[in-house]
Order: sequence, then structure tokens, then C-alpha cells
Amino acid sequence: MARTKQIYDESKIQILQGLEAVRKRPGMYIGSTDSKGLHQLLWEIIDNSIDEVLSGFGDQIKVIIHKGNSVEVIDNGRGIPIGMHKSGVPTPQVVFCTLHAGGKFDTSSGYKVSGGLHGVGSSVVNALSEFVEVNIQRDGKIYFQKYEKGGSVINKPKILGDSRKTGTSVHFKPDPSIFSSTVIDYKLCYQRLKESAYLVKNLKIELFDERTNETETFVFQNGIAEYIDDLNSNKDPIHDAIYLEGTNLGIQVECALQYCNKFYSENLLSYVNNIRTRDGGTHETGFRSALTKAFNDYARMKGFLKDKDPNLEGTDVREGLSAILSIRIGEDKLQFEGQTKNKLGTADAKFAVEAIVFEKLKFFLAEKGEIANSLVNNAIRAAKAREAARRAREEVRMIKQKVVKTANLAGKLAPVQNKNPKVNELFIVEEAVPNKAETVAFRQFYL
Ligand code: 1YM
Repeated sequence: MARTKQIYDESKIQILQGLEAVRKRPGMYIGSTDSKGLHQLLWEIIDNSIDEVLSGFGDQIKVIIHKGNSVEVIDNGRGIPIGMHKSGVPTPQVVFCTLHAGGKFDTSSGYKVSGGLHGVGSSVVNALSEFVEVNIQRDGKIYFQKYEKGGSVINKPKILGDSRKTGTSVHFKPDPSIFSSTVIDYKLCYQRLKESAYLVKNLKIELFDERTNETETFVFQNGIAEYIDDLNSNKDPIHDAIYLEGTNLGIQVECALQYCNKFYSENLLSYVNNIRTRDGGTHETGFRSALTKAFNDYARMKGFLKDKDPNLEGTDVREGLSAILSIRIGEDKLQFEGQTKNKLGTADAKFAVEAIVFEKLKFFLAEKGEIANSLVNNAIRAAKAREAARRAREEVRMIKQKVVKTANLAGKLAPVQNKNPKVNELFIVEEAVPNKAETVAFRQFYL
């Protein structure tokens, strides 16, 4: 047997063993085998296309839901490298049939920045699919390779023809013996793809559902600034979205913020590598701290706050605020915390976000005096309201304490029965002669 053939066969056996592990415990790789897990397969493939866009190659992604609930993702990036990997296996086959420990392998120049399974996504999809068909346009040719039944290689990559374009298309059908449902949810795809298009500005994402002929195209030139406009459309925004961006400690930071008149509660959506961080983390901490600091500095510099005045607190400057914070961070620096791993733990993210948001917001406030003044006035109003509420709470606490202390009424007061403040009564019971109940006198107060 030729040496190369032997290596090829050995690799193939190893490959199948790897993918078998995924089929045995799919939950370990995609969380669950319900509809959420099913769609996770699709997000994994889309993430690879988004990574390619974020690396600077390609600007279009097309997602087609086919009639039998198979799905196809097409991008116009460089195309997966087609050459032979050092293990003696064609590179696409390594991508789709090997579980890597993490990160991309030798051919990789950059780092994976979108979410997902850190380089093993394509092989997990293959392991859990009835079939995967890969089309690669690269080096002037169209290459095709197919895998079936959880990753068995059907053919070596073959040339289908010539092409001047570049890109990758992955068509797969989730395995019904693994998933409780294999129905692809158009609405879910719509939402996810729209969110991705907001997060990667100028990326055109098309969605087409062959089952219903529904279709949609997303492209947002102004990215998350448009996202915030969309979220706040019914909240009466006070100003155009403020957009801040920069890179620090190798972390890309983007942020859009807008204050609104309606709905006072703060609304901060944060993302790390396009994945929502529902439980926040270090990036959010950095953002909040920068916001408070920038507003306080401005308020003091412009005389809104005098030396004797206390600083504005975080809650004051966040009243009525909607913000989107999106950061991109190399896999080597990624650390998640908490039970659901939805909380960013990377310490550098706090410093990077804090530095960029503070510096750029300071600049914005200095430039746009009119908006800045009205936002600072709102924050000062919030601080005053907070202080008034605190004083009122304190007063009530003091009165309660006083009443209990002076009358020592413990055990002698009962909660009021009537909720109407006009008819609430306080009975003070005086015992004229100690221990003689019949001599008890009542004094009635209207409160
Ligand atoms: C529809 C899914 O997978 N696109 C895609 C994947 C890769 C590349 C381009 C790519 C990456 C690199 C160099 C690199 C991948 N390549 C690899 C590996 N779309 C989809 N588009 N050239 C092309 O990272 O250096 C894994 S994914 F490892 F082979 F380089």
C-alpha cells in the first residue's frame, strides 16, 4: 500500500472516532438536541462566514432554508483552503471531520472572533447531520466534497469547473435521529441574521425560505447605531445615536448610546464576538464606569456641579439610557464566567472599554455642547430625585424608630386594616393602673 494511502486511511479512522464522540454526547457540544440545539448548528456555520467577513474577506452571506429542512449558507470570502493538510488529508476534510482542541489550525493566520465552538463548529455540524455538501470557489476552480451519516467521507474534493469568484457554500441536513425536531424556524433565523447584520456593519445578509418563498435582506451601513434607533423607535429619543469606537489592548470596542424621554429604566445590550452576554461582565463594568466618569468630569468642568456637590452616581447618568456595547476579542483572551457562561470575565475588557468609552465620550460631550448640557441636566435632575427619595425614606425610618422608642409599643401595635389614608388611625393605649386592663384609656389620632 502506498504510504500516502496508509496515512489517509489512518486519519480517516481517527476522524470518524472523533465525530462519533459528538454523536454520543451532542449536548456537550451544542447544549441540547431540541430546536435550540438544531439552530445552533446553523449558527455555527454562519459564524464561520462572519469570521471570514471580520477578517476582511467578503461582504455577503446568503442563507437558504430548503424544502426538506436542509439549510445552505453561502459566503463570498476566500473559500476554505483546498490544499493538502500536513496530516495527509485535504484541508476541507480536516475542517469538517476533525475535532480540534481549540482555535483554528496551522493554516490560520488570524484568530477566530465570532462566537461558537471555537473552530470545531463545522465538524460538530457534520457529525450531527445526515449529509454535508461543501462547495469551495478558490484559485479559479469550484471544488466539491460530500460527507454523509455523521461525517463519512463520500468523495475526495473534486473539481466541478472553473470560477473567477471565491467563497464557500455549506449545505447540510440535520440528522432526525439526533434532534427531536428538524424544522428550521424562519422567524428565529430572521431575528438572528438581523442582529448579526446590525453587529457587522455593511455586511449584506440574505435569507430565503424555499418552503414558503419568504425572503429578507439585511444590510446596515451604520451598524449598531441603526440597531439602537430601531430599539428606541417608540421611546421618544432625545438625540441621534452617539457612536463610539476604538481598539485598546487588542480588543475592538464599539458602542452606540441614546437617551430617551419614555421608559426611564436603563437598557444595555452587550455582545462579545457577536454573541449576546446576557449576564454582563467586565466589558459592561468598564462601560458604566466610563459613562459616570465622563459625565462627572463634564458637569464639573462646565460648572453644573460645584466643588461642594457630590458626584453624580451611575444610576443618575443611566436614567433613560439605551446602549449597545459590542466588543471583539481574540480567543486567547476570552474568559466566560457564571453557570450559563454568559458573563464575560476577561479583565482586559474592562480596561479597554473604559478607556475607549471615556475618551470618546469626553470628546463627544465637548463637541456637542447642547446635547451634553441637556443630558447632564437630566442626570442632575435624577440625582436630586434620588436624594429626595432617600431623604423621604430616611424620615419615615426615623419616625418609625421614634414611635417605637418613645412609646415602647412593641406587641401593642397591629397593621392597619383600612388602606384609605384618611381613615387610618393610630390608637395609643395607656394603662392607668399597671396590670388592670379595665382601666385602659384610648386616645385616637388621625394620621
Ligand atoms: C458557509 C461557511 O466556512 N467560510 C470560510 C471558512 C474558512 C475560510 C474562509 C478561510 C480561513 C482562513 C484562510 C484562515 C475557514 N478556513 C479554515 C481553515 N463558510 C465558511 N471562509 N482561508 C480561508 O483562517 O486562515 C477553517 S474555516 F482552517 F481551513 F483555514
